[in-house]
Amino acid sequence: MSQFRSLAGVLRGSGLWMLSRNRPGRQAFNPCRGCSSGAAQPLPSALSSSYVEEMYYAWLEDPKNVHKSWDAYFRNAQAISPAGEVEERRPSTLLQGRALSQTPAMSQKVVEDHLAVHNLIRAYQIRGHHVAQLDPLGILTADVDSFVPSDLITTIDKLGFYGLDESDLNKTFQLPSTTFIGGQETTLPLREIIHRLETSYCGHIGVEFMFINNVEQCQWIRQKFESPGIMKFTDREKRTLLARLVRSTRFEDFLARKWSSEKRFGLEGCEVLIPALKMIIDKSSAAGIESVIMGMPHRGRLNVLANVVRKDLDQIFCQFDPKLEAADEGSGDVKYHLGMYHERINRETDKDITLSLMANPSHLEAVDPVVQGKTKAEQFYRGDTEGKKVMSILIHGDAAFAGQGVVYETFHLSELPSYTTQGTIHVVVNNQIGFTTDPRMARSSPYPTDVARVVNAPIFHVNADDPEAVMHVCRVAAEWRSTFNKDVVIDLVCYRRFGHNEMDEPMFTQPLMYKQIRKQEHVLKKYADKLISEGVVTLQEFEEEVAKYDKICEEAYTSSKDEKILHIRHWLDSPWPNFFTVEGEPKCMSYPPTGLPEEDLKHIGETASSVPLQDFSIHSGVSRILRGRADMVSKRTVDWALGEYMAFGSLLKDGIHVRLSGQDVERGTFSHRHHVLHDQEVDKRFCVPMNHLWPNQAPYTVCNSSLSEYGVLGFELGFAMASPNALVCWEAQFGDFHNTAQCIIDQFISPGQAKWVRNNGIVLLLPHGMEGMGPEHSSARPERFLQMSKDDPDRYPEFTGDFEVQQLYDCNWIVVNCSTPANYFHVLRRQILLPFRKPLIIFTPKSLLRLPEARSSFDEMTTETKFRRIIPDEGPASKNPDKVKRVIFCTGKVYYELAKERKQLKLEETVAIVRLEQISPFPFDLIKAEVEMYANAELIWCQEEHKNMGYYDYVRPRFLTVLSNKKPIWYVGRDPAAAPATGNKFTHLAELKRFMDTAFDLNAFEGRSF
Ligand SMILES: Cc1ncc(C[n+]2csc(CCOP(=O)(O)OP(=O)(O)O)c2C)c(N)n1
Ligand SMILES: [Mg+2]
Repeated sequence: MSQFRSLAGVLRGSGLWMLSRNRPGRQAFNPCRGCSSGAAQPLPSALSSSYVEEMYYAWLEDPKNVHKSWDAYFRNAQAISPAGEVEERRPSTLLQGRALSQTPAMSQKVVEDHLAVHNLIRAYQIRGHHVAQLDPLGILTADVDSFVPSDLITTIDKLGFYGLDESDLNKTFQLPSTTFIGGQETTLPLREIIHRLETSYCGHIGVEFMFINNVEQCQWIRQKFESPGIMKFTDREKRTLLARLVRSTRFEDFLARKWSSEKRFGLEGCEVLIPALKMIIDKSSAAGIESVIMGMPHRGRLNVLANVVRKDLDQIFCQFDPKLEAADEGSGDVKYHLGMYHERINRETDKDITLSLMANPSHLEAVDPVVQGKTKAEQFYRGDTEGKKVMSILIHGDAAFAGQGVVYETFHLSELPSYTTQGTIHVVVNNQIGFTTDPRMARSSPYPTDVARVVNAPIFHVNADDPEAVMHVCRVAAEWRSTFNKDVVIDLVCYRRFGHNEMDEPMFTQPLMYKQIRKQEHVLKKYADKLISEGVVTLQEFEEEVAKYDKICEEAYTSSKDEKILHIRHWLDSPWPNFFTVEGEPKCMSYPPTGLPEEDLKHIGETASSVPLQDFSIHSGVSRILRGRADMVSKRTVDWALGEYMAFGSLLKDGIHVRLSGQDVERGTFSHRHHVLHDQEVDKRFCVPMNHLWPNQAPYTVCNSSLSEYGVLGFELGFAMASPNALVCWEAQFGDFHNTAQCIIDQFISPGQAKWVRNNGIVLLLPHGMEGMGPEHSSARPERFLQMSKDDPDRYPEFTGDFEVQQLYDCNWIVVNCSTPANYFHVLRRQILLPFRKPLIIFTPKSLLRLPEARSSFDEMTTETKFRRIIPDEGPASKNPDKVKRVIFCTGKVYYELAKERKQLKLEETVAIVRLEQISPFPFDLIKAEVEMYANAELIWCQEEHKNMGYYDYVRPRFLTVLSNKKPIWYVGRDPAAAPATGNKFTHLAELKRFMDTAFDLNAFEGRSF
C-alpha cells in the first residue's frame, strides 16, 4: 500500500504533481482566516447561487437570520471588499472578490469548492495518520490496516470525492481558522494545501487528536504540527541529538560485545528512546519540573538507567558478574527490574532535577499505577497541586499497552481529583511485536495506543527512524503536559533488531520481517550521514564522539571489576533519608505504647460527633449516628468506626498524613464511617470533620476511588512509597475483591522488601466474615496472605531482646484480625510508631461494626495501653486454669459467637477462649504462655471459614512447633469446600450450628489419635 501513501510521491512520480511549488499570484479576494469558519458546515444539498443570495439578503436584513458562520463569512468578505464594490455587495462579488462578472453557477462552484477544501483539510486532520509513513521497515501499517481513507488525496482521482479535479489544483482557496498550514498566508493554492497537509499529517508523524472534545486543545495541536517550519532544529540541537543517539547505540553495542550470551532486553531498533526521554525531561525541566518519576518494562531499561537516570556504568556492569555475592538480605532481583533514584543537574537547563526509575516486577504494566501514586504523593508533600514541579513518565511495550487492563485502570485515575498527577507522558516502544506475536493477533484496536482515547489524550505516532520527528513530538508532548496538565501518548513506531531477548531466534516466527530488519541500516548511521551531508558535523567529529563514549564504557568496565559485592541498596528508587540510619537500619528496635491521653480521646470523639461548619444541614440518619457517637464518648466507649477515628485523628496531631482510599470509603461500604458530611441543602458542599481536629494537624485525605482494585491498590502502594510519615490505607469494598489486585499483592506488597530492599507501610483493610452473604462478599481469603508470610512454621524462635519488634522487623508483612475497636486503634497507631515499615493486612469486620459487645472502653486505649497480639481469656476459666478442659483458639468475629454459646451452655469455667489478634508473624511467645497455663486442657483451633481456607493451615504447624509436636490442636470449623461460603442462608446457619456444637462437645475428639 505504500505506493499510495503519498500524494506528493505519486503525483511527483507520475509527473502529475505539476509544477513546482510556484505560488500563483495573490487573488483579489483575500479574506482573513477567521471569516471562513462557516466552511466547516456541511454543504446544503440545494446549494445554488440563489441560495447564497438568499442567505446574503437575509443577512443584510439581520445578521441573526443566518448561521453565525455565514455571518462571519459575509462580514469579513464585506470588510475587505474594495470600496467601490461595497455598494454592489452581491454575494458572488463578496465570495469571489470580483465584480458581477460571475454567473450564479460560477459563484455556487466557488462556495462548493471552498467547502470541499475545508472538508479536505479536516479529513487530513482526522485521518492523515492512517497513511503516515510510520513503519521504519516500510512493511507494516501501524494501525494494522492497509485501508486508505477515500477522503485523502492519495491519487489524483481522489479529488473527485470532493467534486474537485486536477484543474482546481492551481486555484487559490481561503484557509479556515481551523488550520495553521498557511503560516502568515491566509490563502493557498489547492496544490500547496495538499502538500502542506501531507507534510504535517502523512509524513513520519501521524497525529491522532481530532477525537478530543475541546476546541482550544485541538487548535493548539494543529498549530504545533501544521505551522510551516515548525519542525526546524538548530545545529546545536542536532548535534546534541546525535550525541545522545551515540550513547544509546554504543551502550547496547558495548553490552553485546562484553556479554554476548546474557539477556539484557536491549533497545536495538528503538535507540531513539534515549534522546526522546531526554528531550521530554529537558523541556519539562525548562518548564519548572524538578522531579521526574518513571516506570518502564524490561526493554531498554539498562540503557535508560545508564543514559537517562545516569546510574554509574560500573554499577550496571557489575550486575553482569555472576561471581559477585549479594550484600543485602532478601532475594534481590534481576538487573533489568531494578530501580534507581538520582539527583543531578540538567545540562540543557542548568537546573537541579531528580530522576527516579521505579523498580518493577516482570508483570507488564503493573508498575503504572505505582508510579502514579508515588508521583501524586511527591506532589502532595511539596504542595504542588498543579503538577508544576513533579511529573511522571510511563514507558510501555506495544503488546502490553494494548493488552493489559491495568493500563486502562491507570488512565481512569488520571483526571480524578485525589489521584490525578496532572498529566503523564506515555511513551510506547512500539516494535510491532510482542515476544513472538504479531499485532494482528495481539489486539483488536487499530493502534496499540487506542486505550488512551478514553481520556482524550492526544496520540503522536512517529517513525522512530526519523530522530528529528521523534524530538519534535517529544517537545510537543512536554509542552502539552505543561500547558494542559493532561496525559499524552508518544507511539514510537520502531522494530526489534533481535529476538525477544538476545538469545531468542526471531526467524522462527517472523521470517520476512526479520529479513527486512537484517537489511535495515542503523538509525545512528542514517542520522550521522544526514548531519554530515548537511554539514552540521564532520565525519571526524562523529567518530570522536563515538570513541569518547566507548572509552567511558571501557573505563567503567575496568572499575566494575573492583566491585567485590553487589548492593541492591544502591538501586533504591525511593530513599527515606532521615527515617533510617545512614546504613539504612532502623534507628531503634522498640516502639512506644500506642495509647493516648484521655483528653485526646475525648477531643477526637467530640469532633467525630459534631459538624464543625456553621449552617451545615446534615441528613437526619447521620445526625443520629453522630448523636450515638457523642453518647459513646460520654460513656468512655468506642465502636469500630470511632476507634478508627481515634487512630487517624491522633496521628494527624503528630503530623502524620493519613490517606484512606478505596471504593465508597468516605461513607464506608457499611455506612458506618461518614468521614465526609454532605450538606443536604447546598449542592457539593461537604465537610471533613477530621480536618478540623487540631490547629497544626497534618491533612487527612479520604477519597472514594474509581471502581478498580488493581489500579487503585497499586496507586496507594506508590503513594506509601514516597514517605514513611504517612498512614496510607486502601480499603476493599469487600475483602474478596482484592483478588483483582492480586498482582500488586503478589509482586509488590509481599516480596517488595526482599526484591528491592524497600520498606512500605501500606495498610489493606479487607472486610471479612461468614455472615450468610454467599460465596462472594464473605472471605478476604486470609489463607492467601498467610501462605505468603515468611515466618518459619517449624522453627521455634529465640525470645531475645524485644521479640515482638524483632519478629515484626523480620517478617514480610503483618496480618491481623482484630476483634475489638481498641485493638484496631492500636494496630493502626503501631504501624506508624514502629521504627520501620511493613505492609499491614487487616481483616476487618462487618456485623461487628454494630455489635454492642464489640465495643471498647477508653481504658483499653489510654496511655500505657498497647496492641494485644493475643487476647487471652479473662473470665472464670482464666482464674482457675487447672479446671479448664478445653482451650479454644480463634480469631476475629467467631469469638463473639463462641463466647455467646459458651455462656448459654454455662461452660465459662471449663472452656477458655483465646483470641489470636496478630496472626502473622505468629506470636509464638504468647501462645506458648497460654498452652503452658492450660497444661491439662485439650486445644482446639476454631474458625468459621472452611477447613482449606482461613487460618488453619497457617496456625496448625506453628501450634505444633510450640507444642513440640507432643499434643494435638484439633480443628473445628466448616468442612473443606471449593467456594468460600454457601449462598443458602439455611445451610449457612446449619453449618454454624454444627461447628458450634463440636466446639463445645467436650467428647468430640475423645479417642482420636493425632
Ligand atoms: C503480565 C505479563 N504477561 C506476560 C509476560 C511475558 N512477557 C514478557 S515480555 C512479553 C512481550 C511484551 O511485548 P511488548 O509489550 O510489545 O514489549 P516488547 O518486549 O516488544 O518490548 C511477554 C508476553 C509478562 N512479562 N507480563
Ligand atoms: Mg513490542
